[in-house]
Amino acid sequence: MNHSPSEKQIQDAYALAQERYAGLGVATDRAIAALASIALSLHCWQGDDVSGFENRGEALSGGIAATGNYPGKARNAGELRGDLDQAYRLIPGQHRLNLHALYAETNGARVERNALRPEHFAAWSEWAKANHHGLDFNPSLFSHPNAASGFTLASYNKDIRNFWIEHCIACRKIGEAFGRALGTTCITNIWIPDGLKDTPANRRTPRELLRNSLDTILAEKIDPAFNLDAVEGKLFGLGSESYVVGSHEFYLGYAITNRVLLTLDSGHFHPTETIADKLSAVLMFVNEALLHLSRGVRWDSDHVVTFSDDLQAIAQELVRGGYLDRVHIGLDYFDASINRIAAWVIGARNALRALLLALLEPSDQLRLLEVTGDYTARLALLEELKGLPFGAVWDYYCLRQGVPVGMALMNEIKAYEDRELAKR
Ligand code: RNT
Ligand code: ZN
Repeated sequence: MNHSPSEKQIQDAYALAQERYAGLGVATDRAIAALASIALSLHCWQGDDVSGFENRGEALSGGIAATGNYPGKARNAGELRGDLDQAYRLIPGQHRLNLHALYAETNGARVERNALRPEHFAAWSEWAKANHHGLDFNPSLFSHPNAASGFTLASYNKDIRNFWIEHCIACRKIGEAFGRALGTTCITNIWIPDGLKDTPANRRTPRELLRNSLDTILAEKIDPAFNLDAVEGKLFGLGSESYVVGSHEFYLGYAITNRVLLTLDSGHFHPTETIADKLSAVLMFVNEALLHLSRGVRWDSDHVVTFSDDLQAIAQELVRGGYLDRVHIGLDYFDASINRIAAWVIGARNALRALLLALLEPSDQLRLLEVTGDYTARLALLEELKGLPFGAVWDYYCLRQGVPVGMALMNEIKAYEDRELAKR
């Protein structure tokens, strides 16, 4: 058993931390209140290795891969919702769910993706409503015979293109229905796998086809109070190492021109490239953005989010730039080699911890040092901040939110594993 500190220990440590931060002009209770108002969008697909419930025997495709065979993966929507309930119980705050179209519930009927309708997600919507989760949505343009060529919206084949256009249109309407039912805007994010393993002879035409497909998908205006559209680019995938049609530049241009959201996935750039610096640049020209927090490791863009420098830099940019109301924060990774609920919870808690650390910065003081050109003191203060007792503030926040503090988290994960996952 992992022991968590006593309530008194947590409160005493918090009182000391509060004083310490107050000495720098930082109000810890304000940081905590700000953190509590941030909703992360948890990705449903961590719970079953991006399998979905279509049961057509399709392997995961599209240049993404979930490796590992940790027992207990969710086999149906009921199990997945149960696992999500457990994950949310361990994450402080109130959070959203990011759903993929391949998680439709069709009662055993074979419903093609271009024929999906809100009723196929009724159980998700009811569950979200009952548990106060907003919903976000994604068309699924992979793991399907019509994606077998590696091309979807940018396919040279008109029938294939049309099938996926219809799918994306259907998904926007489902997003709209979610927004209407739940009273919170759904972000529907389009990501496609289209690309080539080896050097293309023609990079231009697929991009033109993709632009035309997107134009058709987005032609119908939907009330932005219910649904907002986002587009997600990528540098390369497995089997699309030499060319990805929907690259970052492609979608940055598309998002600006067409006033849709730009999605930045932190695993979708060159290994040494971080998205932190991109935020203040792209947000000059796009109104809102969606983040897919992830962690790239060598060829994989989807490892569990850790408390890395990269993550901290992203959180700092969101807070320092005042972007929290314009940037929607989602998670996107899939690890099948560890307890899947722990993967959700560890990544989500890390994202929140990074945001808390950023919210605890003495931002006025840092800015003043910068404008006055005192870069020495700026460096000294930034380094000093890394050693301040922010962990005590985090523990106190967890206590107040009624979620486990520290490694006690693992007691709950283990108990759920024994009680529930072991039976699968
Ligand atoms: C893939 C993209 C995309 C997917 C999900 C499943 O590289 O990051 O967001 O991970 O749609
Ligand atoms: Zn992503």
